[in-house]
Amino acid sequence: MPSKELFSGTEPLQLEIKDTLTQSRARTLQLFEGVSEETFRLQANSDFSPVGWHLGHIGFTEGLWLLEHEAGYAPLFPEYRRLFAADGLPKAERQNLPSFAEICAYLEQIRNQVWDYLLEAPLDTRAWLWHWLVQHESQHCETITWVLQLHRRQSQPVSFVAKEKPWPAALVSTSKEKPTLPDHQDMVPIEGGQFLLGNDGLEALDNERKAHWVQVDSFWIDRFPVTQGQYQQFIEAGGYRQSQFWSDEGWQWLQENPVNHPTHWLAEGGADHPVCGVSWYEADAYARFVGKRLPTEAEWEKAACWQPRPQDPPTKRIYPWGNQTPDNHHCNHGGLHWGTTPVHQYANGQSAFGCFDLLGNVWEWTNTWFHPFPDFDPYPYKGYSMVYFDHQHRILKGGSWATQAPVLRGAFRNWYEPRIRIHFAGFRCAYG
Ligand code: AVJ
Ligand code: FE
Repeated sequence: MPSKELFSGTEPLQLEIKDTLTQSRARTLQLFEGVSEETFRLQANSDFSPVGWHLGHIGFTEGLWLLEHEAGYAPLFPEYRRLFAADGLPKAERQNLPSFAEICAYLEQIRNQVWDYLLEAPLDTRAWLWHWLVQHESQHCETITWVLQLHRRQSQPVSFVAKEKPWPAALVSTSKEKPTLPDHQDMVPIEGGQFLLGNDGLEALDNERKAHWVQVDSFWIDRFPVTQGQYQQFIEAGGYRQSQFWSDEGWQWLQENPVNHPTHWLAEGGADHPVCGVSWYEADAYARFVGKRLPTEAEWEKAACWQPRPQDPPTKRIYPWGNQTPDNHHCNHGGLHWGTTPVHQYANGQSAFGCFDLLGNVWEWTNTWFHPFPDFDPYPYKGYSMVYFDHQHRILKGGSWATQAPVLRGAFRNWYEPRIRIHFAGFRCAYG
């Protein structure tokens, strides 16, 4: 906590915001410990910017929305706009960066003005913007973590030897009918009915609003995310070489991107860890392989947040375990273990239906395209969510081991193109 004397005259909410922003920045800078100037500006993958760009963009975004748009201050370092604005330079041209020390100094100057503005900011009506900024920084921190992991992968490739076995003919389904569910053991049934999808809280991002009732028919959902051990059976059965498990688009993607295992893979002791670093196409193919399917967004959120009994009427919780802020007893998040954990490790994080690991560990692909909820109202800018309502992005839920607490909640919606596979994404399957 900052010293109270420094802020005599401020309201508690201002102190809380200051504290939250300060903690968030400390976590951000921690990610850069031991990162060389070379790695700082190197683009590891054409879909993602160098980590140094993300750091500058975090500061730029804070200055743009709080200082320029809200406070009406003149921009600090106008020459950084083109470099650090999301709609500035193409990703491939973001490698010509100031040094780490220069970007840190830039961030600090912005912060100093932010502290001035905080004393006069209209928090009664605009608190949501401060929530948005903290979540913006958190999300970029996760991307920074992906890119850093990718740099590490490139210097130490995953040692993965696929031991393909003869193709088990029994698994090839020629019938057009739904196959019978092979194994109910690790699935939980969820009774159909109305469910309140979305989130109207102060922290809700534009795409989470408005909360609205949807009908969700009865279905089954995996108690755990799909593990490496389970996924290995798909690999060993030649799943990556058998077109019958893939959607047409997925098979096409695979021909152009001939991969044969997830991006991240724990070679030793990883059987109970979730699959991490698969595209939507791979998740979808595995689900077909076991005679299941990916859950819809509403099914996933219902499994995570619905409290059917003994509550009457049923209630929606913010987190699978209730409304208590996430801590290290609930789930693997915030880089605590710097990697995945076994899917059964966090019994305290179970949902009312007994599902594990819905938050943290790995993001989970759903079958739903990113789309607006009723009465969608874009903020703070149209480009935040709206430009992605294009039927090219699938919704991911739940957060990963790298996701920070401010963006960890059942209603949070993430989205990526189905081909993206370098992030910490896994999945669980549904049936029915
Ligand atoms: C919601 C994680 C896909 O990082 O591209 C950050 C979040 N938007 N700055 C992204 C975001 C603007 C976004 N994702
Ligand atoms: Fe951003």
